[in-house]
This record gives sequence, C-alpha cells and structure tokens, in this order.
Amino acid sequence: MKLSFRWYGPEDTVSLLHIRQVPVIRGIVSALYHIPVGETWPLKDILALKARIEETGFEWTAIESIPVHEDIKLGNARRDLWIDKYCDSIRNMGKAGIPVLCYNFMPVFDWTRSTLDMKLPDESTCLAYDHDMISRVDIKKGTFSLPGWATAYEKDALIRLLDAYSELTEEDLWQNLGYFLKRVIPVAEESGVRMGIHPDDPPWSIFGLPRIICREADLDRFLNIVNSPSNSLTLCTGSLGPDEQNDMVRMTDKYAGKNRIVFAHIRNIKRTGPFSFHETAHPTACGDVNILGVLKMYHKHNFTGVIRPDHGRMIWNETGKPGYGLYDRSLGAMYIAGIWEGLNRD
Ligand code: CS2
Ligand code: MN
Repeated sequence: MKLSFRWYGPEDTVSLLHIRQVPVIRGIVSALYHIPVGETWPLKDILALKARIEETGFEWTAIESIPVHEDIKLGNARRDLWIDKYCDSIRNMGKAGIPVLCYNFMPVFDWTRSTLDMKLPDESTCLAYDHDMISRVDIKKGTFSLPGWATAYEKDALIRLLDAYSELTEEDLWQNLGYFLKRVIPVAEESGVRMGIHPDDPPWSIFGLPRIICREADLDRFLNIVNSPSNSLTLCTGSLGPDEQNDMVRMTDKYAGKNRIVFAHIRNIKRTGPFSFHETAHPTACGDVNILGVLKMYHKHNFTGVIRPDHGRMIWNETGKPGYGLYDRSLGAMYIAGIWEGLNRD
C-alpha cells in the first residue's frame, strides 16, 4: 500500500515540509484548486504541482478530486460539453503519470456536518452531524457552505440549482451516473487511470436531494455499470460507517478481494443516533468502525493501492481546515503504519 497524506496545495497551512516529518509517508493526495469546476485541468499545471510534490521527496499518488459538474449529475443538455472536458483532464493526469482519481457524485453538497468543532471529553474538537439540526436548516434562506467544498454557492445560484434538482429522482441520478461512466471509463482505461468513486457523506439523503452511493447494494450496482478496474471505489470508512448496516470489515474484504478498491480512506466515527454521529480519532477503540479489522482485510488481499488517514480531530490547539489539521491525521497515519508493520511481521 502507498501510505499518503492529503495536501490542499500551496495555500494549505499544512506544508509539504511538515508532512515530510511524518515518518513513512510516501505519497501526496492533492488537486488543482485554482481550476473552476468543470474546466479541463491543463497538463502544464498538473506537471508543475507534481514537480513541487516530487521536490519534497514524495510521489503524487492520487488526485482528490476532480469535481463533477452539476450539469452532468443533472443530466441536462450541457453535460456532453463538461464530460468532454472531464475526459481531457483524465488524459492529462494519465500523461503526467498520476494513477488514481477520486471523485464523488453527490448533488450540490459534498460532505455535510452540523458542527465543525464539537468538543470531545478530552477537549479536542471534531466534526459532527446531527440530523435534527440539519433538518431544521432552510438552505434556501442564505449561504450554506463548509470548508473543503469545491463550491460555495451564493443564495440565488443555490436556489436555481435546488430547483433544477427538485424533479430529479434517485433513479434519474443513477441514469446520469451511468451516462457519465460509459463515457469516462474508456478514457481512464486508455490513460492508465483508475477512478474511485467516493461514497456519499453522510450516506443518506440530505435537504431532500437524492444520494445514491450509500450502501453495499449501491456499491454493487455501481461496479456493475462498467465492469472494469478503472471503474472502482474509494472506500471511505467514515462516510459509510454512520449507517450501521454498512459492515466495513466485510465490505473491505469483498471489494478488495475483487480488486475494486483503488483508494482507502481511514476515518472513524461514533454513532449517536440513527442518523447522527461525530468523528473520532482513528483507532478502533475510539469509534464504531473496526479499523483494525478493515486494515487486516486490505492486508489479506495484498492491497497495493493508495491509503490515507481521513478527517482528524483538532488537537493541541491547532487551527486550520476542519478535519484536515496536521497533528491528528499524523497520529492516524502512524496508527495505520504501525498496524501494517505488525501485519507484515505476522
Ligand atoms: C472528504 C471529501 O471524506 C473525504 O475525504 O473530505 O471532501 C472527499 O474529498 C470528496 O467527497 C471526494 O470527492
Ligand atoms: Mn473520505
């Protein structure tokens, strides 16, 4: 496995030099943050960022993410134009030799939380999701945005977009995902790129919008749309974990066994109600996801893909992008590395 760390590019308060001091990390997961959603990623910009990553001694192991334009998810007349641009981005990342592409197919909003700094008993803070609180938010009333999202919407633009989605059913969204995959996956194959869809976070519908990558049956359906190693998963334990039906150990065993996971996100959560949870430190003992069991499954199947600690807490008075501080993710990386070393010796 290629142990990697997410870096939000040159503007990130966490620098490559900081990450270099975390032992055994080989790879960087990053993106071009200056390209507007939908536009093609120029090869020269990809190569410039790659050079910067490599100068520090790292490999650029995965792109997370190239956002999918809403017109593609909505399946409207402009989608072909955006799909062509998406294909060009895939070709360019292939030319630059970056093998893994993470993306998601969540309408309008990426990961959603009700609180970005919930205090845990040890006074660290974490991201939390309370369904009652989210249900009371009237998103049409004002701007609603969370750090780390590719897009922050102005009120009017958001209302227009939500109106466009009001007619779209889950089945429509599946059709639009299929349309997209049938066009991009052949390009990914030719380009030596493996795409891994990131599951919906949280794994249920929010604000009345359809969400379709939530459960095991969804992942099965997704993988069957195009049966190719280039059409694979980013398996995120913290996104799927809030639904207790998602047995992460069994799912990792199943999909890693079929070689359909290209990117492993390791994050732990604690469920606080049927549709509520908060994030925790990475170790198994801290949350409801059996992280040791998940890593054992990756090891059992000789996983050679990219793995990274996902969201961490804020500890030691660190300030920065919620979920993406340096300290707790570093502890998470060491936890993963330690388990892996133990499994290698067994
Ligand atoms: C999140 C997401 O779980 C995660 O990794 O922080 O923002 C994720 O990067 C996107 O959903 C992937 O497209
Ligand atoms: Mn994730």
